[in-house]
Amino acid sequence: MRKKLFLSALVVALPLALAAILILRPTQAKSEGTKASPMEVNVDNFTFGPDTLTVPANSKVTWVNKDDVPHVITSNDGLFKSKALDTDDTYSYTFTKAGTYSYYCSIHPKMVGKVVVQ
Ligand SMILES: [Cu+2]
Repeated sequence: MRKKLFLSALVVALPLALAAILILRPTQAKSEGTKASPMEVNVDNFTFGPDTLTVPANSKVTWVNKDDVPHVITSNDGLFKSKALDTDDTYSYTFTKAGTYSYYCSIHPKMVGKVVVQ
């Protein structure tokens, strides 16, 4: 009788444990994915969105050109400069040191943005 009870407890507990593992796993993978995913600046309608992006140090920032005209991401102090980005082209730069990094589009200098690294 006791053995039967133990077995039925096992039958209940085992799928529960498996379910817990299956439920917890994607959550873990998700949070890791968020951490590794790059920070994006959308270049759309001649504006950078967001125009000020705040990120922790060692963040890889990716600009994505959503416009149908080319843009060039150029840092004010010459730290980085992209090639001409066509539609859906991307440019990435990894910011290692804290500070405020201003940039503009060298084709359309009125387009300005900032990356604040904390
Ligand atoms: Cu531009």
